[in-house]
Amino acid sequence: MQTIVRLADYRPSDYLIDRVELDVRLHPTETRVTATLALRPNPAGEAGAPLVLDGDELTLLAVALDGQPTGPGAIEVTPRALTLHQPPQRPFVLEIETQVNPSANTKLMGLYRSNGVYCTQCEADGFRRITYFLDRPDVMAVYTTRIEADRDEAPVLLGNGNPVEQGEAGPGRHYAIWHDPHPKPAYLFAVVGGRLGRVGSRFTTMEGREVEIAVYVEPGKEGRANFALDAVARSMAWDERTFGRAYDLDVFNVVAVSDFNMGAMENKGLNIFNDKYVLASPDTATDADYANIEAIIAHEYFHNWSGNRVTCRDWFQLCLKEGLTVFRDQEFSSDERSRPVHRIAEVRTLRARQFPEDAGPLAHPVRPQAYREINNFYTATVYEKGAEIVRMLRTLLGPEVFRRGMDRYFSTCDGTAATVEDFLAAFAAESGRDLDAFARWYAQAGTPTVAVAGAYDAGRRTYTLSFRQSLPVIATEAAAAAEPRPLVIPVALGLVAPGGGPAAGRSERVSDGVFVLEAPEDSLVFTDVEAAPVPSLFRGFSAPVKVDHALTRDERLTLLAHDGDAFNRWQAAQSLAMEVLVARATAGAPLAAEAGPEGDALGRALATFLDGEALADPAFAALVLTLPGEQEVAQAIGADVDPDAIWRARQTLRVQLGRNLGARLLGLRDALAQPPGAPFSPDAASAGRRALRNAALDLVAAADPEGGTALAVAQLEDAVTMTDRLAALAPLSLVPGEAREAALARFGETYRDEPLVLDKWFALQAMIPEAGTLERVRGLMRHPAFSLGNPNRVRSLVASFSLNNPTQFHRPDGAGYDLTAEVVLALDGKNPQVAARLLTAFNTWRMVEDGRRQRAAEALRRVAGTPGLSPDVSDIAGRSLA
Ligand code: 0A1
Ligand code: ZN
Repeated sequence: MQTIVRLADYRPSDYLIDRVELDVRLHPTETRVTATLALRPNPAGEAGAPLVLDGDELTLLAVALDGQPTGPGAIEVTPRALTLHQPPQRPFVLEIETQVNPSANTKLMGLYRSNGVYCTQCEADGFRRITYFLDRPDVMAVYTTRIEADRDEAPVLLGNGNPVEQGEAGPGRHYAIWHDPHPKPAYLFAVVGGRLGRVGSRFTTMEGREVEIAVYVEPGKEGRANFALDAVARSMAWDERTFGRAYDLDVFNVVAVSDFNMGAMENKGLNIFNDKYVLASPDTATDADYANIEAIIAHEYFHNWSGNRVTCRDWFQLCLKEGLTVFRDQEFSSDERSRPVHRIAEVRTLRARQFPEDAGPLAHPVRPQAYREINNFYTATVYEKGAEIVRMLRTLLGPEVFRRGMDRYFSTCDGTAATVEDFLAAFAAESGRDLDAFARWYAQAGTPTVAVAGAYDAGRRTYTLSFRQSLPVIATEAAAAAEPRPLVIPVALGLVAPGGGPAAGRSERVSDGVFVLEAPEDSLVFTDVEAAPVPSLFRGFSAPVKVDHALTRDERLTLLAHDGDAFNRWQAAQSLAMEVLVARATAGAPLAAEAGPEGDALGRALATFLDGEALADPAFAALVLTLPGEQEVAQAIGADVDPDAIWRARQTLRVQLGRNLGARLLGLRDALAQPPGAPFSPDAASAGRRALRNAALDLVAAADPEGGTALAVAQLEDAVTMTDRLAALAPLSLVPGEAREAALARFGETYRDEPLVLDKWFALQAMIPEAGTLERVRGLMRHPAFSLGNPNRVRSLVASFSLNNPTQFHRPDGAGYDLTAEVVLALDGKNPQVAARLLTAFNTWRMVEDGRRQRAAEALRRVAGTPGLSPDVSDIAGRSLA
């Protein structure tokens, strides 16, 4: 078991590295790396301390100190560390030659090969798999990299920074030299070498710099890279406009590879991407893919300032770059697309992924206090809740002060490795506010609940809102076991008059529509209120909390129809549906039963809503029609959950809404159909029309499987986009029988050479809520396109089953748990990071009813008790069981 690392134990490095010269001679199995490091003692470190360089699976070939081979006993070498016992107490140069085997690197950390392309992944601690180094983010150096390779094997050679030189390097070999003038930590280092196609363009920055932008992909796929290329230019322009941040090198390169552990990586000037988040054509990518590509391109580009120019002092500060950069990419997508629609999507992700994490055994603060394996902390909490904290800061300070705070942060911390305290200090200085209490958001895990009660006094014409915040007590390894203290919670709110429109009424404590709840309990009095209003609370989801507020059904219907805040209109529909779902799932009602009058009331409200405005904003309407997911319902129930009952409740309500709204939905489908021959556009408006047509199809097919199947089959035939094809296949996949099997077989055949499309096909089948799915998944694991070595394949097939098919993962006989555990163990020897992530499917195990809980615990214990586990899997297993 890996030792525990604690934030409280942080010490500066005893040595610093100012300059790094790397000579990387690429070879499939024997790549040689010569690193020349200009070192010096750190005045802030311990004088005379040994120099301990990190390593991982390295073969050392040679070491020299100031040009001389090191004497016997001067150094000690293991695959994990190179120690120089008595380093000079002045600047000195260490030259280290190592050898690595990229073809054998299945962990996809360090230097590896993906479909024959050499690439690297160094965050968080992969650089030590290339050479011995002070592999920590507060050691920042200027890098010059020489890359050499066979010209045939790797005609394209890319590094960080700007290209300096290239030429011949002996028979059949060539080289390129890259120089990055910006000091950076080792985790931002990258090299790429391979046969790659290129698309390129230029961007002139607001400072007048001419930047060559390029996207490199597998040869032949260049046409699918243009959307990503355009997204880079739009990101550059947006960051200049919105945050005054300009790009700072002469080239910006993006490379797509097919084997990648995460989404993408922000290496300085050389972003490396999972090809899923670069390649797009109408025929192979869905609207959701286009939106993700745009968001992730933006995310990695924005890291150039929030992450690279200002980096993290240590890995506890991960949210400093990730939360902030997610906030920035969310703002970008909101500006480029529809703000309310994007906000709803953000909150759905937060509730589906972060809330369960915060409520389970892996809960940790946005800035954890301890970790065993840092790769397990690239979580929804650090990323998504981290972004919510930045958004709350903007809400509290207002957009102008927030922007000034950002400017101050960037200018005071530029070129440094910073902390959350440095970030907050910039905003405290600009606003004159004390942000110490606000900072608790970074330290306390768990989702707060805010209970709200409203009371109208007709005699005084006042309306009083009382708030009480309650904070879960969370004692896990990653969180200090202290009693939680009250949080600073911005509550964006308004009053809606009973018949619609804003209600009159004022409160001095509400400014710019925001009330700040800081005390455990507080109340707010509005004066001059003419009639009992309906409060619209946490508009735009102004804080990542659960709201406990007993609105009546009629009040919710009022909000759905009349609230000025689009998010809360959607929220009203969601909570109406959630009420029905929770009631039915916990009553143990059978599938055939009607969902009852509440379902009909919801149907009527949705009918009115659709008649009034579905065509005006189809994307929003599609979201209003989409019921809360099974996992969200499980969270709302909280304990002794029966996933089958939830599925039945949801299915019954889909059937009922489909019946209530059937004719309307069919009408909308016709009204929104794309005229034949009209050109494809991935823009938000066109995607919104497709989304509503397909949401309609989903409900129609639920209510009428036969008619729905016919509609879906027809759509599958006629579809000209992957969005429509997949949306037709989805309802078909829910109806057992020949039509389904034929459609699936045909789709699989059509896209047999398109791995990213097959991923969608794997995922769809893995999510079928039927007992036969487990065998289907096992069968598909033998499909020629499937490989445990490719993270995208594992995620589409196995993780879709384990994380997105609650009824089958939680099969009462435990077979879903067993399959997951089996794959985790089979994968752990190859790729521990992906194995550990799959194991997080057990996050909800304590919430399910007793029989399932026992079986889940057995599977988890089996994993935990397996000898020779990676630190990654053993960490997740250990914390899940703790
Ligand atoms: N910094 C990247 C995420 C990332 C983290 C670790 C990785 O190693 C396997 C890869 C990527 C981001 O936020 O996009
Ligand atoms: Zn990031």
